[in-house]
Order: sequence, then structure tokens, then C-alpha cells
Amino acid sequence: MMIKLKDNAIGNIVVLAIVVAIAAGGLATGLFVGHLSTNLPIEQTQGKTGASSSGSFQLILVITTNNYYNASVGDQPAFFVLQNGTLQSAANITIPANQKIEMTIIDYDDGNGSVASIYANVTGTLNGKETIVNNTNVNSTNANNQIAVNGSEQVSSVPVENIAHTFTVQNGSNIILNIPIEPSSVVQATFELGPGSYTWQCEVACGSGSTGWQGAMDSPGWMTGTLTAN
Ligand SMILES: [Cu+2]
Repeated sequence: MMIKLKDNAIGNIVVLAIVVAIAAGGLATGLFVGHLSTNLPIEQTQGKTGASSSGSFQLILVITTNNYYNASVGDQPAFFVLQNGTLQSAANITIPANQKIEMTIIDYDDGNGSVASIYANVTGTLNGKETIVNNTNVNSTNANNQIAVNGSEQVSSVPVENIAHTFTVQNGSNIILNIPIEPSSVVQATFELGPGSYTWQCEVACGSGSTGWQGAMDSPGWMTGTLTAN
């Protein structure tokens, strides 16, 4: 598969530890995930699981790689929505409009892929930045029988050769939202969208076929889908 250019077991372990930490923290504070792609009306879930104490909406996405697509293509990477402790389809994501969305993307994919350089820029987020936690900048050490974690890095772009996937929303050729995601990393960003139905798309050629734009790349719930703000 194109996306698998290296194997980084240590990176995976670090990311897994971060996922566990985020999950534990989220459950403990009641921030854990919002309502997404459910059949429940928004009123039933918003505020119960989606709204944090700061009034923002938590959206957690997970990218995994070994998802069986079909017999000819084999495995493909896919986004999922992490909701109430389970992975759900990302084909139809629903968020509140005109409200701060605190998005966390947990990426288990350890390889980069081919992407146009425009998508190396962070676009449409608070201060034009995203926060990256990866194996390099987290710089964990063993200290007094505990783990010492030295946080994260705020960036407004990512080196184009170090992008595994993007979460991108466009209106025609206008990029409304673009979040580049490094291999084996956790990315956080805050954004707001006006009411509407948008298409989200990964812009890294991580699918199948000669261009890498088939398979996951043109299948809802894999590397594309609908993002509804209402
Ligand atoms: Cu992708």
C-alpha cells in the first residue's frame, strides 16, 4: 500500500499511549466525543455528550490502516469517528454550526503519501494553527518510575513530505478547512463552520489505483464523506 513507507513500532506505542490517555481523560471529565452520524436528533445528544464545560464541541477522529476494502484492493486506510468509546463510520459527520469544534485526530498510519503542497498549510483553524503530538516532540522520558511527557508542538504548516493524510473541506477551489496529519501522531485543532452540508476529503493520494485516488479516496466513510453543520 502506498501509505506504508516505514514501520515505526515505537511511534505506534507512543500514539497508543496518547490515545489511552486522551480516552481516560475524556471519560473522566465527560468530554468524550460528540454526536455524530447517529440517527438521533441533535437535541438528544448535544450537550449531553458533545458539549464541554467550555462550551465547545468535541470531535474525535481515528485513522487506521488495515481495513479490508475488497478482494482486489485489499486493505485501505480510513477515518472513523470515536464516539462513546466505539469507532463509527465517518461517512456522515454532524457538528453544531457557528460553534467552536475542538477536533482531535488520532492517526495510527505510520507512513507519508503524495499530496499537493497547498495542503501542507493549516487552514481555517483558530489562529491558523494545529497542535501536533508525535514521537519526536512528545519526548517522553522515564522519571521517578513515572512517564514525563514534554507536550506538543503548535504549527501553521507541516513539511509536505511528512503528511500521512489531511482532513480538508473545500468550497470549489476555496480551502475552508485543512488539517495536515503527520504519520503516527495526534493532531488537535479548533474551528467553526457556518450552517451547511460540506464534503470532507483527504487530499493525500492514499487510496488505490495508479493515481492513488481510487478505493478509500472516493468512498464515503473512508477518506471522504459529508460534514453537516446545523
Ligand atoms: Cu488519506
